[in-house]
Amino acid sequence: MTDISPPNFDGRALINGRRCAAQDGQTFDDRSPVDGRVIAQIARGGAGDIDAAVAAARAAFNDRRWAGQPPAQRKRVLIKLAELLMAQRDELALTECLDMGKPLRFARSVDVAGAANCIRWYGEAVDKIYDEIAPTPADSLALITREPLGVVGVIVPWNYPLLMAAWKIAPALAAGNSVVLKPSEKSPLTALRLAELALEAGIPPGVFNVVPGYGPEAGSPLALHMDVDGIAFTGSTRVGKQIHVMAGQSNLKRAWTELGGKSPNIVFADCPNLDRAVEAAVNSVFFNQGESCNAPSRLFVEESIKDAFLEKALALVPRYQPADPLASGTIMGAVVDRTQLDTVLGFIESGREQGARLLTGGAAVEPVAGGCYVQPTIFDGVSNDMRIAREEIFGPVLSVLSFSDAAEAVRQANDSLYGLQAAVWTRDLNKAHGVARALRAGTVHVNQYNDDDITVPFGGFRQSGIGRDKSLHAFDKYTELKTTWIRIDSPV
Ligand code: TXE
Repeated sequence: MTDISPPNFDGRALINGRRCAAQDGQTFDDRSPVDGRVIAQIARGGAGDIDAAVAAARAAFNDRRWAGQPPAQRKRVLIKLAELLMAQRDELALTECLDMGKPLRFARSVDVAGAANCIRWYGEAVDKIYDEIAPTPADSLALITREPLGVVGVIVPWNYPLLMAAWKIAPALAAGNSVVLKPSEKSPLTALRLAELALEAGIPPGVFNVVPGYGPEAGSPLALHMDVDGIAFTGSTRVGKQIHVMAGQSNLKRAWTELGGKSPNIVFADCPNLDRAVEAAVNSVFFNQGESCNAPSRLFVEESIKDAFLEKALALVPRYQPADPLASGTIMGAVVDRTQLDTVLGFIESGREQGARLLTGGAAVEPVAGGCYVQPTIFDGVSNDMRIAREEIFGPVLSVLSFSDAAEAVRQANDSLYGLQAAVWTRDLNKAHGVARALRAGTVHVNQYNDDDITVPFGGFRQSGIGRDKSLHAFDKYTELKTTWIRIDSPV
């Protein structure tokens, strides 16, 4: 492995502005998937720690130490936080890389830069958002204002740990809430650093707390807490459903979920540039080791161009062979842990058993001894009822299907539990618009798959979740609308 000595990680919780051990003193090992080494001891938070963090967040919200600050001041603090992230970019990228296995270069260019950009963007928004006055009769004035929810719980996954935390905490804090964040037990380190940097930037103690721990032990108490006003979750559809149940079982806290996907990528024979379509199809599904909820993992290619398409796709595969995530040229790193590696291999096995044709990959490899790596894998001859076409694999596995006309492509694409993203490639404007309209997905890409920006909402239809991250629409999740009626007895 490239010889970079890991920083000395502090895995304790951060509650009310202070680092602290779990109340019962328990910890767990944080093992790097890069080489299997234990890189930190993490506080194993439980219900008591969540109680303490929620109490701190509630006290901070009640005395308005954050929400009561002038918008221009909150803006300055959030922008300062974004600057601190960029100043610590190398350290944060290395932490993310070691904690969850993604290539260091992408941790730097995508995760840390993306998180900083997100926090800056919501910071900038704080003093530029106006409330509304309703068009009511002249003897009244109805003000429609937005108020923070209060205490927001945030639960995030391990595939983009810092970036997912930023997508939630930035609009939540910008709106004036206090936050209790529970990062994934598989990758808690950058969230803890983020909270430290937030203190340094000037976010008052108690406003942003982080309690690491396992889902059932620390996540559930947060989702069930009677004094948490909203819960924002990214993770599996299985747990997302439980989050909505727990919200309903407790205090009807607002619950927002960004869940799995099985996104269809539809390539017509008249796609404007076959090389570009192939490159996007391959790169988007293998990026981040396939551990992206929006990965276009079902590729539908029109029959007449399928052979040509696959030949070009296979020619690109060598580029994606897993390698040491710390090495500068690496494009594909390690999957997050051994459990995930076994899950991915299990899906590959199911593809074989159900009769799909393995074109490339299909096995675990060890470019770094002790690490968790899987080859980029492509299956042809997949039918939409196979497990590898229906279930989210969250690994570098592409399922290739075919179609003969637009109606068949749309029918198959929409035949899914999910509806996060989709793509259509064609030079026919009518076909592009018609198919884009018919696809049941939160985002549809036309003739590309990579365009992304903090200014656009991100989230899904159907079992891909409820609500949207990013853009000004994210404020809907972290604010309540209030109407204030004022009677005007006009003297004139
Ligand atoms: O997710 P979990 P896992 C999908 C992907 C992946 C699968 C399993 O298909 O293979 O989920 O990954 C917390 N109460 N996605 O097991 O369990 C948990 O601690 C409260 C898609 O990691 O959903 C972590 O912080 N919280 C996805 C977070 O939920 C609980 C990203 C996500 O973990 C909990 C990740 C409970 N009972 C996985 N149980 C995406 N949409 O991008 C777990 N958690």
